[in-house]
Amino acid sequence: MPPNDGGGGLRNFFSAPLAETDPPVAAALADELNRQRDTVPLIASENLVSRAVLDAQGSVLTNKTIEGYPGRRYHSGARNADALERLAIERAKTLFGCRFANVQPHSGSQANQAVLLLALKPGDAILGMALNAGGHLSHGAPANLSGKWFKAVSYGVRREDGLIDYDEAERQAAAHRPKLVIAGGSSYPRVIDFARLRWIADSVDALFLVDMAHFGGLVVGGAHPNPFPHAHIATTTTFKSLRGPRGAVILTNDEALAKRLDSAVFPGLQGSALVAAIAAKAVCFGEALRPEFKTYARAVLANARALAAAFARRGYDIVTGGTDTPLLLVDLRRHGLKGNVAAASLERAGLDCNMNSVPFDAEKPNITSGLRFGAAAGTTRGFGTADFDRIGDLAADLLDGLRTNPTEIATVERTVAAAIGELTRRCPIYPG
Ligand code: DSN
Repeated sequence: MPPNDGGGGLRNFFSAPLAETDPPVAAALADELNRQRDTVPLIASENLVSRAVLDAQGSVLTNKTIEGYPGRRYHSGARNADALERLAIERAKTLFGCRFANVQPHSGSQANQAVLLLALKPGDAILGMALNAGGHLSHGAPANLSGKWFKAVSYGVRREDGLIDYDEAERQAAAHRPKLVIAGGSSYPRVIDFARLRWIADSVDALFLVDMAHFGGLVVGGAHPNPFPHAHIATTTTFKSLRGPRGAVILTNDEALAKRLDSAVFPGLQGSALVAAIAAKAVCFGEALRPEFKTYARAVLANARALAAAFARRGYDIVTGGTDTPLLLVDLRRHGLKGNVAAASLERAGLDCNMNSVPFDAEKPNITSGLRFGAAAGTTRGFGTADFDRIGDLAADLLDGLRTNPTEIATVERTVAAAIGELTRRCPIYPG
């Protein structure tokens, strides 16, 4: 028998459970499991993955170093890594109906950075949706690399209806002649006119990137328009509505772009791919290829709309008046509430969401006048439209309480927490 001591005298290095070897870490994991079990998950950038995805992600594949692409690796022992990456690529292409996929990006931001690296030189212009209008940090926000190293110009939304101001995008493109036009974002709840933005990109010979991080799962489930054939390149994270591990994919139909994208990801931006994450992406894509995923995707959309309707019924403003995606944005300005205070109260009652700037928000990003909600994780948990209607009512009870009687909010939070407990116990997660 080998010593089984990790080469340094540690007892049962290959077999001792975490609870024995590192109790503080094990305690935090156990507490996190309980927290997730007892919470209604409404953070738009989260979901609950299957046991199968967890198994792939938490596997011995974490030991493997690979650089390069299947069949062209720089390290030996890549037999299973190659098979898994090929499988993930094939499944991603089938899911999104496109010809090429890179499944190595560690995150959505790195997927977008790979596109920047491919398309631009430092100082070149990019045109994306402004962060405070619903865009994403990696689309040219001043604090992000994309805004610091490139000349980032932006388009926003219209004051009257919160919808993308395509005329402004066209004017900005004509004035700055960007090399890359980006669609998508973190808190824009409506279908984007991909054809119009592609036309704008074509008018200045720019590449057109669609970042579908939030609605990618709805695209593969047939509940949202596909950015192809309009996009030259599309990126999506894998952990939001797509319901997989942390990470992202890059997709295209253009062979020449695909080759340059591969080089931009490795060696341009990343070193070794995360093989365990690629295996978990393959599992997630396999799940998304099943017919049941279409049912889930339709339910995500119906649930997001039910939640928006519940807030509206209770007198709260929904940016754009509704949603075509898994997310919705509640504008608290008319009620004089702050997003940070409201999110903290919801969390104490067992509702997880995030404070979020609303378009034309006068508050700082760490205060905000809005709350962003997502329906994907709650749908995975098993909640239907009646549950989301109830969840909206419970959240509105808290907002009403903060508005009318903030000193007594703890009483409302206890009442709402009891109702949340009934919901979460009815739809349990991760048994055992
Ligand atoms: N972009 C962040 C969000 O939407 O919450 C993280 O994915």
